[in-house]
Amino acid sequence: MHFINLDSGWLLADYFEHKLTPIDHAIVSGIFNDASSALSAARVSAQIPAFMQCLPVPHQDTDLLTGKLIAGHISEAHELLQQARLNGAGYIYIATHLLQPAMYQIGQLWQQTQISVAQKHLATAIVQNELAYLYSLADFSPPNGKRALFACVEGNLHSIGIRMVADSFELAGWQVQQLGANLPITALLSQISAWQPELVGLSVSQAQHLDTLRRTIAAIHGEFGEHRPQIMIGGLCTNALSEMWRTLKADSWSPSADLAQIETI
Ligand code: B12
Repeated sequence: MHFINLDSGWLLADYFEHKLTPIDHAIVSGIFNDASSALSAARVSAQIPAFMQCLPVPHQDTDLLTGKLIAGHISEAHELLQQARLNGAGYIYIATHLLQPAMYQIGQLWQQTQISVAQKHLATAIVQNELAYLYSLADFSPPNGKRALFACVEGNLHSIGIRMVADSFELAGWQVQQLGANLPITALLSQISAWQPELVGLSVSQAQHLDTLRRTIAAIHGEFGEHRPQIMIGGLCTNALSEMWRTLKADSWSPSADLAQIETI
């Protein structure tokens, strides 16, 4: 698997793939990704990085939405999403094909210092409000009697993606608890013990979170043994490492909320 776009960069990535353990390789690859993005930022703005290629295809109005989010044009962003709804798009489609790619664009613009930290936070807040609004209008399937618990691993503050994944399970009839960002391992174990979910979904965004993810999964195995819940992982950095879940001893992985629940049935 190649992680960087520089002309001869893949040679370096291959070299490390064979020299390092999978987790160390993932961390090094994350650093390569950062370096690659930073180097190409000056000459590339609209190019889609390799790690985004397994993700939902952006809706045609994504650029427009990104502009409205950055500018803080709340009602115009809302109107654009409303229009998508009126055209038949549901919660998960809007979340993954409009809001998610808009947030990815915002991440790139922030990294290229084309927008401020304040604009990134403003966009995040608007997206969270819109998700709550869209959720309130969503159609729920009848209960299927199964429970799923979701959280970001300790240290990961990126909570929008896991919220979308949790919502996709809830809309499909699962009973869901979504514990958001930065959940300590001990708190996760206690909640699994108290609530006994069939499935636990864990989210990581940066390669730096992978070691915590590995420790979290090991703790679940250690605490619950063969009575443990199924473990599903996902999040931005796992999308460059599609086989990582096997190495980490998870049971499954999915690149996005529109696929996660379908793949779990
Ligand atoms: C908003 C944002 C923040 C906010 C988050 C607020 C919040 N409440 O979530 C704040 C300001 C806290 C933040 C902080 C930081 N951020 Co930030 N952030 C972002 C940004 C712009 C959007 C994140 C987002 O919401 N994406 C949209 C969601 C929907 O996408 P997603 O998370 O990938 O989720 C989907 C899939 O991955 C999958 N999925 C996710 N989880 C799971 C779990 C399971 C079980 C499954 C099956 C699937 C799944 O399904 C989801 C829905 O389809 C991203 C850019 C980006 N590309 O994402 C940067 C980004 C992730 N951040 C970045 C960085 C560097 C940071 C900071 C280090 C910045 C700093 N110096 O402080 C800190 C680190 C904080 C930490 N310890 O985690 C970098 C990471 C670069 C890298 N290669 O590691 C990014 C990529 C920005 C960039 N350069 O483009 N950030």
